[in-house]
Amino acid sequence: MNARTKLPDLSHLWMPFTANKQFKADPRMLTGAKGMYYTSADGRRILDGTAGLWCVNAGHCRDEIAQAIAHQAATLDYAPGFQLGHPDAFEAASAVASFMPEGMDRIFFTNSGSESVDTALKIALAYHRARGEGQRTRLIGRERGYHGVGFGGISVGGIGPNRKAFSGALLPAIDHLPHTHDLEHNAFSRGQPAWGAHLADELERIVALHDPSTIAAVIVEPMAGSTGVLIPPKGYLERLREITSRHGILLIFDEVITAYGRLGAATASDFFGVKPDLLTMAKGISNAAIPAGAVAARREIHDAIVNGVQGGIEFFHGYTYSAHPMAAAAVLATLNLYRRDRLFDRARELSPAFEQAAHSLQGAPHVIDVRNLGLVAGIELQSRDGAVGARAAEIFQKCFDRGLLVRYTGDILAISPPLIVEAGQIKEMFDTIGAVLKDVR
Ligand code: PXG
Repeated sequence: MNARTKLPDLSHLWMPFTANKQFKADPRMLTGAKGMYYTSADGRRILDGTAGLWCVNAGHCRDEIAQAIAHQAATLDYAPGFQLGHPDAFEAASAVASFMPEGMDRIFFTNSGSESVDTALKIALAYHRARGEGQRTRLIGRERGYHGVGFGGISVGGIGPNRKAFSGALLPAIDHLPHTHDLEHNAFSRGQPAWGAHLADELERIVALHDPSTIAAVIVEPMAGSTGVLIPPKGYLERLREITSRHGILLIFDEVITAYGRLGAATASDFFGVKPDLLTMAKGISNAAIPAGAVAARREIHDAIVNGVQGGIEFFHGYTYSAHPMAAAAVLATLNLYRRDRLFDRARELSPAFEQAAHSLQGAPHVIDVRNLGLVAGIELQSRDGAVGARAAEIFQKCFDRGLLVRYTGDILAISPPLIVEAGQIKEMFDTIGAVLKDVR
């Protein structure tokens, strides 16, 4: 590293989801950010092709959000959220509700996507119990699903390495739907693939096996992000909705990535026209300027739990920092920005050009699939023999060296820029990837 700033001692920080030894041998440091760009420690501008980690939807260091946080830090730094309130917590909940699908307007605040997922799973169990169906304890996730890193989240999650070391301690009553990825049928689909709706029928098999009366909820990402961008086949989510409703099972959409404009609508639920019972969010809710997350619940679910108890605490769950004043201020400022600048419309309007640019990589070396929806693209590469992920890791580094931040998982690259991205920057991203693809073996 050609360090402009002196490199700190790297030994103490145990980095999350990082190859620690490798990173520390050759660190990549970010020291600033504005709009569409990071600044690296060696003074270069890095075009942000990933909105941080799918979260900086309004672009970096927005003045309105920074000022709201700074003002709150100096006015009400912290207020307990148990048995006390502060006005911005209620304002933020109303603001979040105004972006949610009709009727999903009861909002529980968390600090992250993982907490939102575990909160939603607990709401599902509490709901059934409140209605006298406490035997509904089974939770159904999906292969390749990512639902954060809490024990609930990795139990319903379907990414092997995230579960392996903890496999003996996962929740006991879990099952998984098959994932929907199949290149034989769906390679180079633009938007939703035509093939695969029938995979939702696997839920009927799982329901028959366990009996519907034992199943509390099904949780899926409407568009799977972390695992490498899996777009739901046409009709698939509709079928999951139909089957869950018919059996009295709650449907949870994990919208930690998709909520707040990623697909060109406020939520994936809106985009696909399929309404879940619970909807988890984080990331874009605060533009990632302060940790924040939430669960939106259908009003009947909230009411069943809250009205199901005579007096006292109705739901034994919450965090010291639920609706933290700075998070509430950041959420309010962020949601105002989204609305004022019509950023979700912007994402929708840009998505055809984004699709076009992404699919220009069809035929480039190593590319076996390109898939896209809204402002998300997945570019799947042929893996090297015996070295899954090595090619993508090299591409990630070479893109970074050329001033572009991309994400990769296995040998799949994911592009998901802030929604303020300009058409020229979209072209630059895919042109850079195209050039780098020619430059790796
Ligand atoms: N659910 C979904 C659908 C997510 O994508 C979480 C839950 C967990 O959120 P927290 O805030 O606890 O991390 C996520 C997070 C990547 C990547 O590179 C994706 C996530 C996090 C970090 C990296 O794809 N998603």
